[in-house]
Amino acid sequence: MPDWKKLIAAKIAIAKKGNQRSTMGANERIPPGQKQVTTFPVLDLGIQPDITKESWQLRVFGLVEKEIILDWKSFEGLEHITDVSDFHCVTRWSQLDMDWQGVRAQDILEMAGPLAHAKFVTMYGEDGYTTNLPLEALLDDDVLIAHSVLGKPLSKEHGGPVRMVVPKRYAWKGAKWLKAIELHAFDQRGFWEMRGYHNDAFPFKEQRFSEDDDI
Ligand SMILES: Nc1nc2c(c(=O)[nH]1)N[C@H]1C(S)=C(S)[C@@H](COP(=O)(O)O)O[C@H]1N2
Ligand SMILES: [Mo]
Repeated sequence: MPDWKKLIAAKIAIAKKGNQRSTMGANERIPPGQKQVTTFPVLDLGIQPDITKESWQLRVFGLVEKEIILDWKSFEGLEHITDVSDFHCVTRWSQLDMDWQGVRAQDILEMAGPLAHAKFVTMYGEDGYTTNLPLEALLDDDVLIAHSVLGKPLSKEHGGPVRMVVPKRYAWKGAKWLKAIELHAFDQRGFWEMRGYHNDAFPFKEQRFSEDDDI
């Protein structure tokens, strides 16, 4: 069961953060080239795998001290938080104030113990999808391994039972139907990154395609 005391404390912290955010106009929160939506569109590769809580597992492997495999029960036992963030898809829609609930990616990575030379990660979805990031990007407080949003458990089309969210990057950096995280010494491009999407994917820098790569 979630630790309710912590859950409530986290919610209060978010409410406060929300107040701070409200001083910022919605326009300033919409990155260049994006339009605000309130519909939460679905984007996938045409496959929406059927995964139940009972069958779901998350493996953290590669350059770690101890490979771990979490099942739903052990995932539920971890500290759960809510983080409200904005969701920016490279196909030019943004949805504001998404109240993701889940476990911080940093907590799960810590359980596996990244080795000193682990610098990059690949995140795997059950549908064969992959996406890559520097390990450091996953250690931010707002990066969640999420099971709920908009007050409900994640639906199948949005990656349920469990997906990643990386609010500072375009939404393709968050794998739906998350099944594994692999740590590497060197960067390995994921599904879209191999097909011309930008490796870094910062919405406010409008890093959509790799011709805009800094390298
Ligand atoms: N496993 C998996 N994760 C994925 C994708 C996918 O096709 N498969 N699409 C990505 C893209 S391009 C986006 S914009 C977001 C969309 O999330 P949504 O369908 O919940 O809006 O999921 C990302 N994560
Ligand atoms: Mo996307």
